[in-house]
Amino acid sequence: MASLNITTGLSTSFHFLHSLRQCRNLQTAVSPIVSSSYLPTSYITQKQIEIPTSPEKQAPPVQEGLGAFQKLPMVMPSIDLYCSALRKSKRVQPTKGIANIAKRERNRGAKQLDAFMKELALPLKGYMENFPRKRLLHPYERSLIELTLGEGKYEEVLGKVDFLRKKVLSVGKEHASLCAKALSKKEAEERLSEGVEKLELVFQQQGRAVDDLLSIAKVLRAMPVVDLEMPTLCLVGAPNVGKSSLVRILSTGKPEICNYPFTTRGILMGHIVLNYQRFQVTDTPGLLRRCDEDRNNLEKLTLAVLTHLPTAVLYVHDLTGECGTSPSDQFRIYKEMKERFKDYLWIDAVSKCDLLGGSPVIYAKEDRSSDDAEIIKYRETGPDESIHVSVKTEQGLSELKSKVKEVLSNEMEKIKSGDKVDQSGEEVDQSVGS
Ligand SMILES: Nc1nc2c(ncn2[C@@H]2O[C@H](COP(=O)(O)OP(=O)(O)OP(=O)(O)O)[C@@H](O)[C@H]2O)c(=O)[nH]1
Ligand SMILES: [Mg+2]
Repeated sequence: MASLNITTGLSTSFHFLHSLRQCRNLQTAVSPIVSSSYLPTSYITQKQIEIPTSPEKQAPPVQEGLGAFQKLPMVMPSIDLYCSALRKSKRVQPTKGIANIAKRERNRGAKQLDAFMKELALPLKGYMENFPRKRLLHPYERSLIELTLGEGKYEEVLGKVDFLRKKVLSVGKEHASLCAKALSKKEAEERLSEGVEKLELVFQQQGRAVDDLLSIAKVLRAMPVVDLEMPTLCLVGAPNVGKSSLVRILSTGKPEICNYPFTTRGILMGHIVLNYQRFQVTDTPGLLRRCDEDRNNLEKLTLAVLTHLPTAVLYVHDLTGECGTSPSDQFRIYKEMKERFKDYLWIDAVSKCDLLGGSPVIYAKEDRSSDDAEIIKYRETGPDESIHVSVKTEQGLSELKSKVKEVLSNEMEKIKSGDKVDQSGEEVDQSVGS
């Protein structure tokens, strides 16, 4: 699976060093970097930082359905985090009343190193606590993470951020303690600058994880938001059969174009308002006739929507020979989907019927030796009870709209009755997200 390139411009050591030099020159200036948009560090107490965070051991925060991506914390670029921490630590004064110069210097050095370490580690701890564990997410969001970032990438980056946090703590503590034991003013100063250099090295080598996390957060936050409590009509079918054209017809207002990060084309998401009740209508990328392992991310997205979201299906069939997938291939994809999602409320529509003549379209390359009566009938009229529509002549559209209304009202009842077991066999627990 192609994974998204999540490295950012600040991720190389060279860049880090260059920016670091600039940061040193600015050390005494008042920092505009730590603004309220970044995760504040001040709320995390001294006690919290002493307890190492283990993502797997900690009691996980409860996820409520979908929407976890919109709640992700803002992540500070690693260089900003480093410079801000350094600046703050430089302002730390020795404890008042120490007359002995050596003692005062080692007190100042140890306190500054301690502050530097904490200012670096606290935001990292905040990220570890506020980026949800993947296993606690709703299965739909889990699928999106895998499709978008590549399998295992999310956990890998979080693991690296936690490793960086632990490294900062151990190096910081070690050097603060060395500084506290210095015998002279000169030695205390040397220990302080050694400690700062060591922490700088740690960040130079491993700060890239923070920049990767920043990119991940940006990607995830940009994902389209779906409301689990609102019934959705999902348009499914082979590519080019007329799904998007029908979404436009069915939507109230202008449908929104949603770009999942791995799609090259936008996906239409709209709303239908029926009897003052709002419903979602979503387009999905076309499905081809192939097994799941060979499916691309667009097709996997379609399956994720169907598997994990409470949707009714409007399956679109194109029997005109225009769309590029033969009717018999469409029939086989359809049979498979119908079987897989057999409990779903379902509407079949045969599209582009303005182009359909009296006789069925026969593809020259189609092997018809194994055709049975069902497929022969499908080529002529589509599935039983399908509604024949055309967006060009508007044929069948009002019938389709009333069927959609009926099905979505029924879907609403299904949601209200708490019937939320998804087709992957996972119990979709709205409070814990499985
Ligand atoms: N003649 C005719 N053409 C149609 C009709 N509906 C859609 N088309 C055309 O069919 C083509 C594909 O329509 P889309 O709505 O983009 O199909 P799609 O299923 O969303 O395609 P993908 O997103 O690529 O899977 C476009 O050129 C439409 O203009 C129709 O009712 N009649
Ligand atoms: Mg489309």
